[in-house]
Order: sequence, then C-alpha cells, then structure tokens
Amino acid sequence: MLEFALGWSVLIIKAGCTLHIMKAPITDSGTAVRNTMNLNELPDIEQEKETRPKVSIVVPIYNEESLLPSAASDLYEGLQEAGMAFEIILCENGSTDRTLEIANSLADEFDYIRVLPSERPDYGGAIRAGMLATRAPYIFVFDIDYFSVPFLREALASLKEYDAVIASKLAPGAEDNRSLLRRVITQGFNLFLKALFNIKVKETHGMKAFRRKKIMPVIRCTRMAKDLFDTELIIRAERSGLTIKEVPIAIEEKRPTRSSLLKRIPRTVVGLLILRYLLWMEHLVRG
Ligand SMILES: Nc1nc2c(ncn2[C@@H]2O[C@H](COP(=O)(O)OP(=O)(O)O)[C@@H](O)[C@H]2O)c(=O)[nH]1
Ligand SMILES: [Mg+2]
Repeated sequence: MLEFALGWSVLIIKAGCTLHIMKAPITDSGTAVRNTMNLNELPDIEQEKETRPKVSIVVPIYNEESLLPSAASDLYEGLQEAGMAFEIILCENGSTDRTLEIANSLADEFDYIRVLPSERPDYGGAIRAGMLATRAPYIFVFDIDYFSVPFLREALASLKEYDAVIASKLAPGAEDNRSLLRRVITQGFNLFLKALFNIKVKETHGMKAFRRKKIMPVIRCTRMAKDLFDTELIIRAERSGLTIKEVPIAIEEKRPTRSSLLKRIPRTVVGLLILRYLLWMEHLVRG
C-alpha cells in the first residue's frame, strides 16, 4: 500500500511541477528555494544583533513600477510614525518593467529598505525567501497594494499572546467592499479549504504577522509555490499547533485583480488537491 502510494506521489509531484511545487523541503539556509535570492547580500545576523529591527516587513513585488514609489514611501513613513525599529524587504522576481530599478533606488534612498531580487516570477517563492531573510522577532507579510499600519499595531499587540495573526475578510466584524465576484470566490475558496483540510481559520490570504521563532520551522516544511504558498503556510501552521488569531479587516480593492480568475481558479483547485495528497503522504510516511 505504501509503495503504491509512494509511486503515485512521484507521479503527482511530477505533474505538480507545472504548478511549481518544490520537490524537496527547503534547507536551513534556504538553498533549495526556487529562484534563489541574493541572501549573501544580507548582513550577518550574529554581527547585527544590536541593530536588529523589531519588525520585518516582507513585500513581494512584481511589475509594480507605477505603484511602488508612492506605496513604499507611504509604508516607510507609516512605520516611522509607529516608532519602532523595522526593515522592509522588497522581494522582486521576474518583473519585466522598471520595478527592480525602482526598488534598488528606494533601497539607496531609504535606510531599512532592502531588495531581494531573482529571475523567475513566483509570488510564493518571493515571500518564502523574504521571510527566511528576515532578522526581526516579528514578521509581517504585506502586498504592495494592500497593507495597513493600524493592522501592524494591532497584530503586534496580539503577537504577545498568539503565534500568528491574520487580517481576515471573513471574521465577524469584517467589511468586504470588493466586487461581488471576488467576495463569492473568497467564500467558495474558504468552503473548499474547510472541506479538504478542516482548518479552523477562515482566511489564508492577505496581511499576516508571525512570531519569527514559531513560523521558521513551518516555512521550512512548505512545498507549494506561487499563490498556494501562503495557504499551505497557514494550514501547516495550524496543524503544527501554532496559535492563530484572525482580526476582522475592512477591505476595499485598491485595484482590480491583475491575474485571470479563469486561469487562477482551476490552478488553485488542482494545487489544493495536490497539497491535500502531499499532507496525506507525509502523515502516512510518519505513521
Ligand atoms: N515577487 C513577486 N511578487 C508578486 C508576483 N505576483 C504578484 N506579486 C505581488 O504580490 C502582491 C499581490 O499581487 P496582486 O497582483 O495585487 O494580486 P491579487 O491582489 O491577488 O490580485 C503585490 O504586491 C504584487 O506585486 C510574483 O510573481 N512575484
Ligand atoms: Mg492586489
């Protein structure tokens, strides 16, 4: 039975390559991360203990030349007003416009902004590499078109008690002002997640915050890339016993989604089925 399942596992993982599943969990140094980032350019953690930030903000960016300059300075100023030591890690990969050039000049202009570039576009890979490169005890993941300093303050307070905090569009008290189609898709996605993984949290996308120590071992187990990475991260975090708080958020779409929903939905469904299978295999192998 186990051999049969392992045989199928290899086949499915091969098929999953089109969905950019990593064949092996990443190592401590992050070397198996697809699109290996410029981790060497980051300062040595041990040497930098005294100047270590309190908060690391990981921001994936891709073809964002028009939004990046204003959004990055808004975020920077908001964090400065919040009055805590921070770093912003702009994780760029595969942009075909001037995003990387702009990100580099932002890093030159502003202290505490750094850039992690690599070649192939991969939303999940970028976040994963960014999270592994963080130095602060608290890690936040923000999109460049969706972040909130009030959420950061609230989450930081909650991280004293919880291991992770998610800004939720579905928690009681949340306000979702996006299009009807986007809201229906979010509800459907949530039901699908519940049915497949029986998770307690309602939200896996959007803004998130973590205690670094708790989330690092979970990141190292993740296998999915692209837009399934953060869903896998939250599922694994919950299964590993991390305590997760969902805080209701008021969300308004700053811009319509740029990816085709028609392509995204089947890709997500197949990806989640593969993740279900991988988790089942892991469970089987561990006994
Ligand atoms: N590094 C990287 N970032 C990405 C990629 N795709 C999207 N992003 C970033 O991820 C965030 C969310 O992307 P967006 O297009 O707004 O996705 P949506 O809100 O789900 O429609 C933004 O900060 C994007 O710049 C990618 O392939 N690589
Ligand atoms: Mg967006």
